Amino acid sequence: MSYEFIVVNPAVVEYVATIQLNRPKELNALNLQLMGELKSALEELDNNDEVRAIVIHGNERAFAAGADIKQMAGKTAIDMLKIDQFSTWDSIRRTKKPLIAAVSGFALGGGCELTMLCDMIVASETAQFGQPEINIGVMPGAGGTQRLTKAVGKARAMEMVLTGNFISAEEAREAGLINKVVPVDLYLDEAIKLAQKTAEKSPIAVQMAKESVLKSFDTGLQEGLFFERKNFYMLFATEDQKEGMNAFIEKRKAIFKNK
Ligand code: DAK
Repeated sequence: MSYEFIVVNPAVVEYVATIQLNRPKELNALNLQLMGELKSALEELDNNDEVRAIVIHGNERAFAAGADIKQMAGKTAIDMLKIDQFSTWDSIRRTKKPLIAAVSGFALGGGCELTMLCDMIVASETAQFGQPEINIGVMPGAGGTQRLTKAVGKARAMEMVLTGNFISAEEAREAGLINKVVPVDLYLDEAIKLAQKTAEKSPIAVQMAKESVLKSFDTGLQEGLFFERKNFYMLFATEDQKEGMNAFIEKRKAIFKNK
């Protein structure tokens, strides 16, 4: 499939795909077409057995400066309701394979929310995270009041959401929003390395583990533990579990077959 606003590389290294957000002049503002393309590309990569982890990145100046304000400015509430962007964002959230955001420069508004839909975030020292919707008379609409608060706590989330203040990569790391901060020339490589590391594992185990961690956002402890246990038992039905445990006992590297 060919896309206008994203660039997809299904095999940047073995088992790892990259998707670049590619509207550089607009700081990768997320217009509806770009989001639709991202959704389609993720669905395609999720169904591709040669892909086990996906890195989403922008360029050095911006991961994404938010949803496209020019596209939204004239819309009515009913227009927004009918566009139903949630189905696109929800579909991205349902990606089974690990998603890693590689962030340099601005990750603002919907851009910050998109990084939070990913499972891990690697940032360059120049990255800035923010929810500046309040500056333009609205508020976060794709998870910024919920996922951000869960990640960084009430004090920081309130400040970001109510004042529009940005936080630096280092502050984001300290707050637990992101995994790693590296020099700007390394952020994409580091994200790919992290993707490779998870791509070496049993894909079924990775999928079940991702699903279980995400469950903790939606449920209470007992229900979450029950869900975790079911997934744990289920993995004993896989060849990868036998291979992983036998390889440990035989002191060799496991070869996982995704079976
Ligand atoms: N939308 C459209 N264009 C944008 C943009 C954006 N979000 N951000 C930047 N641009 C454009 C600028 O208009 C400019 O275009 P030209 O004027 O050259 O044509 C170009 O990118 C370069 O930007 P600047 O000239 O402004 O560059 P600076 O370095 O001076 O400033 C900046 C960089 C990032 C501080 C500034 O551009 C800025 O404040 N941008 C807006 C940031 C923002 O407010 N983001 C939040 C947008 S609201 C939902 C899903 C998602 C959302 C809501 C609901 N549902 C599922 C329902 C999300 C909402 C949002 O993200």
